[in-house]
Amino acid sequence: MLLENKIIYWNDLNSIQQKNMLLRPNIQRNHVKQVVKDIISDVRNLRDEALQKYTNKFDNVQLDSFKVSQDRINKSEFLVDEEFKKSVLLSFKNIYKFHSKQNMNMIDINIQTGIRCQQIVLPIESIGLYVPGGVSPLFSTVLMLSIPAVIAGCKNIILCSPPPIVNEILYVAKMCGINNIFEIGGAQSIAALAFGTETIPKVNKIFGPGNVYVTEAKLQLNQLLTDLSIDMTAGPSELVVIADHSANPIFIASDLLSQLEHGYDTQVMLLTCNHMIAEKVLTEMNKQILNLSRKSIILSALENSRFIVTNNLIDCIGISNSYAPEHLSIQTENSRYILSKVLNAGSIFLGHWSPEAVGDYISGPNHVLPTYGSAIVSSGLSVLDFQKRISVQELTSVGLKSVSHAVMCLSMVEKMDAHSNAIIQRMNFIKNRYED
Ligand code: HSO
Ligand code: ZN
Repeated sequence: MLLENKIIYWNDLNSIQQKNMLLRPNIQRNHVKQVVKDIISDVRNLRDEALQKYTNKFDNVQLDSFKVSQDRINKSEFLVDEEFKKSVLLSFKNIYKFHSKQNMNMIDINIQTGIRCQQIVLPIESIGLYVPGGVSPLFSTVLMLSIPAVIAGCKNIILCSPPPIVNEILYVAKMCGINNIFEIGGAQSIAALAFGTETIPKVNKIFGPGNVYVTEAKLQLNQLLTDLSIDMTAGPSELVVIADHSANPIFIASDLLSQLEHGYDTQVMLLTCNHMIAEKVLTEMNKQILNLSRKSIILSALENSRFIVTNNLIDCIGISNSYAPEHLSIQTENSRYILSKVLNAGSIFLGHWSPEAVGDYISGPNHVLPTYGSAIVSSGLSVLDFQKRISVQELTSVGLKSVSHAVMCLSMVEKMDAHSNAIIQRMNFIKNRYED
């Protein structure tokens, strides 16, 4: 048994122990701070030359050009599997359908007679999308970043991913209408997007997950430049499953394992009021893990994971709310009732037939979600993140007159008589015209 003695009885713990149970794995970024700072200043000063240097050093390649040629992008269509194309099309349609409904935040109202107020929504024109490389080419992240960007109306969309970019990523990017693709990764690519180089255009917002170097670069550049922002700092993936007697331990085990394979620092948690379920889930995990290819990652991530038995379901919800998971799966009899009690979570999967893996690829909502407890205050990626809202106000002379006394009174209390003056000048103008 790989997972014996993993079960924790919540009510046997004191409050400090309970708190400790909900701690995230420590992410050490301190050691990368200086490295990233140096990369940023190099890219700022030496631009493409620095990119060549770091690509050589970290990716072990010397590229003639960072830009992926249109020809190579076009050819990707013939180099990917037909079954893959069909499946991706289904993902695309569902993700598009869900996100296209997020695009409705225009306001245009008459606040009072003669005062019209609007909120107009404009896209952030130039954005950068970062897609991690490595053993798992995350083409699904290309969909999750590109579709809301396109719906938002972003004009210049630049995609960066470490070399070599696989055909699946090129194919999906093209499908989303993205042809500005650069084969460059790591902190150096984030710096290139932030400043612009001879070959890589400058952008104003950078999106997408990445390793500690990428995340640190996003944070430092966000602080350094006022015309740059970032989506969020994506931490290790998380899944909490709340289960009662009605749950199927085979399903739960498979869900927990599916999330655990993401990385060594992934954290999963089973919260159940039924200790038989907890035991069966562990037995099942022991069985299912034998057939999985990423066993060593899963086993290491299991160290951070928790299997908690409570006295009742309400306690499970309380624990989940204070943990604020990235993904919450509710596998109980009346999952809609539990949903009504949820306060914090990035994305929720209801019932026995909604595996988290389906949300990663195909159901429709975004899979770029707040981690590390930030679901207490943040939301998953949406079309709104690719836009800015601008307010507009237009008054007629009648409208201005009707609020003039109030504005003058308020500005005088703030001792801002130049503000009052802007009203008085206009009121005098109206009076003089009337008297003429
Ligand atoms: N579960 C990940 C997304 C993902 N899974 C991509 C597979 N591919 C974070 O939400
Ligand atoms: Zn996943």
